Amino acid sequence: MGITGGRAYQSRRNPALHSGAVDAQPRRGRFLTLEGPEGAGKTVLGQRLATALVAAGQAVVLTREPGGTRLGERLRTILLEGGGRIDPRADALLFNAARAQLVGEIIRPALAAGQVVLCARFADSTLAYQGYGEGLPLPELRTLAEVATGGLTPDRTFLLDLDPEIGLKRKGRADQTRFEANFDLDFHRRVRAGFLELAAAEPERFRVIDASRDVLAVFADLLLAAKEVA
Ligand code: ATM
Repeated sequence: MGITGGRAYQSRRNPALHSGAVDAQPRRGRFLTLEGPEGAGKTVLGQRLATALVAAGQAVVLTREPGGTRLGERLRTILLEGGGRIDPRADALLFNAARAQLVGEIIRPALAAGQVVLCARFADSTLAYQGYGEGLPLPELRTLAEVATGGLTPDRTFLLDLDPEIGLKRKGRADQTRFEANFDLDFHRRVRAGFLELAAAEPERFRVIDASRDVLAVFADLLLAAKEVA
């Protein structure tokens, strides 16, 4: 079962309102992202984390990029299907178009309602894939993301770090996307190195988790890291 765009998990949490007039605004929700290569387990781990947070009383919206909205899922099909080269700049623009729609339609409203948003991939993926991988300048990509998101950045990003050789082997040939079919191992190595560089540059936002291990061990670390913020 894949992640459903913008699926709202049921909440048992009371609105975070305090008595008295000072804090009458509901608390802004938490924006958490999962990043990493193919085969790192983002889908399964995202679903497990969402379930655990719901069980702990949080209202959780689990979503993904590209996708999560009707427009985003249509763009996802175009972006991931094989056959033909997409210019890196077109790639960057289309991923950001899907992102703009997701932020406006799903993420900002959920955060405003005090919910936890858990998103598989976000703007760091564009820096890693179109920047470090495809060679587009990072400052341009950061500006593009700023336009697409209105400056929204995750409160915490969990980088599921994995050797791409292992990740690509974990994925069956049948689920191969354009990124496995058209890009070689060196590309995926640059992407991994890029993610690690982004994480090193922002240690307060990123938590790097070794995703080469058994899924239960990875999940245990992910849950601990998520509980620091959610
Ligand atoms: P998932 O299958 O993990 O959802 O990712 C789709 C692909 O889109 C992924 N491919 N690989 N490997 C990475 C790629 N991608 C980008 O290149 N740029 C982006 O901004 C995003 C969000 C994804």
